[in-house]
Amino acid sequence: FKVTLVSTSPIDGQKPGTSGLRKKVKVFKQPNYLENFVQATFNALTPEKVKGATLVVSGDGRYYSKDAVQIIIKMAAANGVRRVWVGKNTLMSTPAVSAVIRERSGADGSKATGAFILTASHNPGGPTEDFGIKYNMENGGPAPESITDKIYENTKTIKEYPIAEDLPNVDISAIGVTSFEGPEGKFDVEVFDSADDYVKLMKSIFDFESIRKLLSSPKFTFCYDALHGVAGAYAHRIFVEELGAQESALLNCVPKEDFGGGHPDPNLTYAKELVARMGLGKSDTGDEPPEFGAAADGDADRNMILGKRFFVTPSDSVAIIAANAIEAIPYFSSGLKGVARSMPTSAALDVVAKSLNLKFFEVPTGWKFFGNLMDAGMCSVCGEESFGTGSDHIREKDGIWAVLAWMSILAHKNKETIDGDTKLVTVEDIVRQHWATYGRHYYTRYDYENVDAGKAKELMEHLVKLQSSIPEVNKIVKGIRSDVANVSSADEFEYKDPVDGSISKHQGIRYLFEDGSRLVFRLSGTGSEGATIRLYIEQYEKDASKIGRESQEALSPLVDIALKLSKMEEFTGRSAPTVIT
Ligand code: VG1
Ligand code: CO
Repeated sequence: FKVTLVSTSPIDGQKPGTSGLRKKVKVFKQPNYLENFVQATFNALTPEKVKGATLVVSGDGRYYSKDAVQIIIKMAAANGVRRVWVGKNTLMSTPAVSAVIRERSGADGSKATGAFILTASHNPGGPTEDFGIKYNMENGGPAPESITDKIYENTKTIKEYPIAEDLPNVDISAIGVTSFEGPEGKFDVEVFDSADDYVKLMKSIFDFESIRKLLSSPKFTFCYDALHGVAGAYAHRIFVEELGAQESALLNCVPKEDFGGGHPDPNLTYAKELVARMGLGKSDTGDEPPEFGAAADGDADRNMILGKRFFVTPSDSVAIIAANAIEAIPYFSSGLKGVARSMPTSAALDVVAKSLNLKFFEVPTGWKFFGNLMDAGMCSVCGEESFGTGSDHIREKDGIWAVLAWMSILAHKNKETIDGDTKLVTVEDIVRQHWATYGRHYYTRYDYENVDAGKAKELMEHLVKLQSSIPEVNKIVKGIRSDVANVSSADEFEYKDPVDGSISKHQGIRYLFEDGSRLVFRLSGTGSEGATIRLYIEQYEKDASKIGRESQEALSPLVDIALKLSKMEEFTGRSAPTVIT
């Protein structure tokens, strides 16, 4: 192939957000839009990560992935990359990409040093919906802010990019290696099935035999909903072939370019079919629900965990996994190096860390901050309130891992009950037992999607301004409800990375109450239109007689305060949030 130098000019708005660049497909299809971003990324890397390097390019298979992968292959070839590894049909979950970077060796011993992940995660897909791209580093984790800042700077000055225009499109539906000869030597594209590497990794972490035994018991029933995301490419292999689940346990497990027209976000609002099957919500089907249910998002790094007619909050989930990991999961049998959560995630994990005497970290939203801690051997298990849970087996959150972690805990707790005639210890039993031991963190998140960006900014500025006088804040709070604790402090969350000393400012506005309750306000960094305001509300209850309340009811005084303090309706014109999780 030949290399052509194409001249281009900067395009506005290519700043990577919480997890890469996400825009409508029609934006990505503009001339040079994808190319500029890819070249800006190549130019942000050190030369040895490009010239002669091995790169992974794949994603959740959403609409436009097949075109994008061919463009990136041609640009990689022209930039002197030696090899590109592609998942069959461009499919590779975000956790599988992380695993492939860390674990996989090519036939000639080659190792990947980075990846372009093609996904907009939980955002809908299709010609009128979202596409996205992000770069992951040699450790398998998302590029840190120092790199994403550099990428953004490069997009503002880009003048040209090289591309191998005459390179034929590679057949990405067929496994195998295609070799080309370029001006700087050989260039290979290898298509493979990443499920092999991923399954191998999962088997090295969990006791598959004990999970298999659990799944084979008539007492235990299970359902997994991939919401037509890429998790479907792994679910059959792991749950059915390896662990012996019934085929009928899998819902929406065929990956689709448009996620079947749905919103591939595993929460009580969007995972409708699963929610109905689990006997939750209004749409109860009347059949006896399974004992355990779970769902994934588009790129399979998120998870929702459900019991029979029971929802597990993600903040509780990570705390429960941490509390049981050493006993229930072989990978952790020698102990946990530490645990971490993102700032808006509830403090349920903090209580476990304290009680088990574990190192604990609170980081800004987004998985990239956990990676440094893990690389330094300071953190084993971490999670976010946004249905993200994971461990240091890779450097991304991992939806299927979380399901296997819960199955391991269930298998462990049911060692005695599985064969005998005693009752199964259920998901709900495990959660209620956890609350009884550690106390309960009532938790909810309100999302206001696609709000006018200017108004959202004004609301945030109003909340920051209020923080200058705590007595004034308390006067307002008491005027709204007299039955809540005093606000003890308020600030904007700022994080100093304990490993590299880098500082991240303006990571969310916090109001902290004397009894441990919190209100947090943030602007989303993953949307593709307007602004999304996230409001996180949390209240800690230690009194065992008060841990069984309905969550929205328990939190209603704080919700009231949050909405009035922020003047939510005044600024946004919205009387109710788009989604409550
Ligand atoms: C959201 C979540 C955050 C998560 C991020 C990426 O970000 O709040 O916790 O890490 O999505 O998840 P934001 O900036 O919109 O709040 V994924 O599964 O979309 O890659
Ligand atoms: Co995701």
